[in-house]
Amino acid sequence: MDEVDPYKKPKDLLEVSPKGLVPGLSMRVRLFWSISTKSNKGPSLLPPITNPSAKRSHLTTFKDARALVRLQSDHINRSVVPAFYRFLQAQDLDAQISAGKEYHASIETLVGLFERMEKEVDPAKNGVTGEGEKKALTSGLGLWIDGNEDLGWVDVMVGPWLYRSKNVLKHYRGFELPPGTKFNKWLDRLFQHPYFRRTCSTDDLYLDSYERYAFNRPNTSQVANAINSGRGLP
Ligand SMILES: N[C@@H](CCC(=O)N[C@@H](CS)C(=O)NCC(=O)O)C(=O)O
Repeated sequence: MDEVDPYKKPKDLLEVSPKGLVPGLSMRVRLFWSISTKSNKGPSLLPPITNPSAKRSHLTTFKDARALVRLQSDHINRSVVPAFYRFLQAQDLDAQISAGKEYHASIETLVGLFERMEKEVDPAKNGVTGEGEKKALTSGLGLWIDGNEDLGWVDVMVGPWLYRSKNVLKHYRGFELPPGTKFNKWLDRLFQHPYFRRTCSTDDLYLDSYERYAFNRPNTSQVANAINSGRGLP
C-alpha cells in the first residue's frame, strides 16, 4: 500500500482515482479466478440476508435487519459526515454554533436509529432462540451490542468521524459528543477494538491534516470545495 497526500493530487493517484480522493485501488495484477473456487467465507459486516439455520418465519426479520443497517448507513453519508465538515469549516461564530447543533443532532438521530433497530431485531420479540441465529440477527448492530465482538458495517462507517470528533472537533471547535452511558460504552468498545486501533493515526497528525478545513483556507480539497459550494460530498 502506497501512502499519498490526496491534497497534492499526485499524478499516480489521479490515474486510479480521477478526483484524487483516497482510498484508491490500483489493480496492477490481472487476476484469474475460477468461479468454482469463488468463495464468500470471510466475515460480513452486514447482517446476513438469511441464516442457514433460520426458521422460514424469521427470513423477513433478517432482511429487515439489513435494511435498517442501510438506513443508518445512508444517514451517516447524507447527514453525519457533511455536518462534520460544515461544522469544521464554519468560520463565524453564529455559523459554528448552528453547524455544531446540526452535527450533534445528526449523531443523536443515529443513536435513535440504533435503538429502533435494537428493538426491532430483539431475538425474544422475534421468537428467535438459537444462539447462532440470535447472534446473526443482532450482528448488524456490531459493537453497539455489548458482548458482540465483531465490528459491524456502521461501526466502520461512523467510527472514524466520531474519533475525529474527540480530537479534531474538540481541539478546533471545543465540541463534546452527546452524553449517554450506552453511547459512551459503545464508543469505548469501538475505539479500543484492535482493528479500529490499527487504522488510527496520532492526534497530532489528525490536527495537522484537518487544519486546512478548520480555517477554511482555499485549498485543493474536493471535499472542502463541495461543502463551500453546498454540493454533496464527492
Ligand atoms: N466517497 C469518497 C470518499 C473519499 C474521500 O472523501 N476521501 C478523502 C479522505 S481525506 C480525500 O481523499 N480527500 C481529498 C480531497 O478532499 O480532495 C470515495 O471513497 O470515493
